[in-house]
Amino acid sequence: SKPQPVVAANWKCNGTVAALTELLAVFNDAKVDHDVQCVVAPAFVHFGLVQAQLKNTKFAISAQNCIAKSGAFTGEVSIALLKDLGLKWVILGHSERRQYYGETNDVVASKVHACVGAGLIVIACIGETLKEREDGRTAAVVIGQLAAIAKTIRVNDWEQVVVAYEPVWAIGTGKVATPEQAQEVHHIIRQWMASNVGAEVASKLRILYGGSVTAANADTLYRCADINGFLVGGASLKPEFTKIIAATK
Ligand code: G2H
Repeated sequence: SKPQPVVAANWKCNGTVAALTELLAVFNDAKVDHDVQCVVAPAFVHFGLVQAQLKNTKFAISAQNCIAKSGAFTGEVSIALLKDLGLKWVILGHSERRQYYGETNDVVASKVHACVGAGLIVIACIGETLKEREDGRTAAVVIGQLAAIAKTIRVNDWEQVVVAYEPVWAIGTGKVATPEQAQEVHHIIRQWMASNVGAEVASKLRILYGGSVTAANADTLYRCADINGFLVGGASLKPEFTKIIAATK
């Protein structure tokens, strides 16, 4: 049987107070009657709003990024600041962080290390670009990203890690991976985990798919053996996000 699914809304750098207030009312009203962990990751400036308005106990609040240490780091948000607000989740290594803010495998791995060490639950993102896929390097790239993370944490730390496989060519493009393409990579990830970390860790690991997930494709994707939920961008800003949650029933 599959581990408890995780369905995470990555709002990225979007939202107005008015629109998010409406959306949170929809999330609060959603009847979620199966075992699932729902997550909302707003922009930092919206934490207070979400903390005040999100009442659905199936949901946790997540950051979209953070840095390890507090101090003289203008414009950044640290682990300690998140923990002080009572936050327990953080997305790390999203491809947009890697692409636009120069987060290398080593940067991401050290953030994962610091966050799990501080007791946070990490959604660690990995995924290949179109060029890498066309060059036949998908497995090598994804495993390279995963191995960099695995090197910096202990076996027991994996309880605090959820992996999100997001092919970069499928992000925000409307080009969702086919269930076969997604399952193939999810299986490679789980196999690598079994061989290199441990069979039990591998079977319990939640591996989410991300990249143009919608209410229309979530059911079929979730039927794949190694897909344990979703990291959703565009569709997470709409009421249809609740249908994506329902697809993991
Ligand atoms: C991938 C995903 C959420 P979208 O980045 O992380 O975004 O669903 O808009 O492709």
